[in-house]
Amino acid sequence: MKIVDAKVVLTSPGRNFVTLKVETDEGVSGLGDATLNGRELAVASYLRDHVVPLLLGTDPHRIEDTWQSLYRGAYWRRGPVTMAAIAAVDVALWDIKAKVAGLPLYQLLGGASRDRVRTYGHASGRDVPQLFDSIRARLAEGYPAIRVQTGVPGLKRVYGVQQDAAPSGDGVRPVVEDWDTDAYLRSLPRVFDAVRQEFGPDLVLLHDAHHRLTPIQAARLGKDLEPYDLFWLEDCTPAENQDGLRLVRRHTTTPLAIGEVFNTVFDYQTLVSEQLIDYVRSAVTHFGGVSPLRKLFDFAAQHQIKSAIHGPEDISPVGMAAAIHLDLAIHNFGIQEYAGHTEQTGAVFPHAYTFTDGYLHPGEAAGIGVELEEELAAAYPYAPAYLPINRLQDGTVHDW
Ligand code: CS2
Ligand code: MG
Repeated sequence: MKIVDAKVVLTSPGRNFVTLKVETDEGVSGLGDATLNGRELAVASYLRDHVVPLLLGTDPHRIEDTWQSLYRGAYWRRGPVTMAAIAAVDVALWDIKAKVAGLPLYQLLGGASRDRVRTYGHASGRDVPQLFDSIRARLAEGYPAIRVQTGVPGLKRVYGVQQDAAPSGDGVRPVVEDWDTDAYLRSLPRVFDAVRQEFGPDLVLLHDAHHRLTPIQAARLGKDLEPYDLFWLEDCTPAENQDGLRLVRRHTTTPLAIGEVFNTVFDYQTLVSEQLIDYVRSAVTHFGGVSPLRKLFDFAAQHQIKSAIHGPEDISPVGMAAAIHLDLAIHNFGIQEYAGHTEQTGAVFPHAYTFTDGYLHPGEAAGIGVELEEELAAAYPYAPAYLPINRLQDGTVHDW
């Protein structure tokens, strides 16, 4: 079997997605997600201009050899653009291999270790009443676990909180959000106290600090949230400084989740080997694909750390499907983030995976179980869109 064509499809059914479609001389094709939110064209060019020419004529069954050739052959290693491009190739080749085998991908990863995949959904509110309504909506959809994000007194626009008014600006340049760490640290424990009063002690709750705290601030927040028994506090501090998590770990028993912006195992070296975190968050799409992510989960398992694959709306159904196959197969599964997608996205990417009463299943279709409706995809042209940036009250740029 040989690869005879590979194309990069940009589409924007509600938001931008980058998809790689690999075609073989036996008529079997495979899909991979290469979406990097805010930098999509960089990955599209990396694939079109540098990777696709190297794939033509190669054997799609040689997944590991192709992966190693793309990783080592580039000389310039790691990074979100490189690893998203390699991820798309890796997943497309696993899709082809599983289709040829006539099996759903999870069967090639060791078969099912569970019957279904537990998820968590997103609830948010500018204030507590609005937050409660959002939590109730996620509970009505069956989510067994809920991430809580809220506004911060005195701030206009905060990560993870839907706003009524459209953001100001030209709709292309990054929206500017404002931030005040002290106001956030003062208000968040009060929010979780109100949530526990309203919804009781058993509801599984998570929170994403989104990289905004120093290690000692993260330690303080982790300790202040202990009475509210969170499933995890996510991205409590920018974790390029892996050593910083030692300080956080010394002060709090609140479980920690980190890694959605990490793209190789080396980003986790200290965090995992010293058990400084409890969940690894990388997505198939950003971590180089199924092949390296399953290796990361095996490394994490040696240190009693579990998976928690990143699953916001900017991971396409292709990347989500690959994640769910891994979720079903690995032993040290923790939880799967599932923000869901728009109806238009589901129409562009018809898929076999199902979401029922808060749990996902990849389905039994051969391959990863996702198709790409190319004509419909073309009806949603790519439109430049940036992630917001964050500024402190004095105008200093801060982590978003
Ligand atoms: C967030 C993401 O889902 C999460 O945990 O951190 O929504 C993140 O903000 C986006 O994926 C960035 O593109
Ligand atoms: Mg996050």
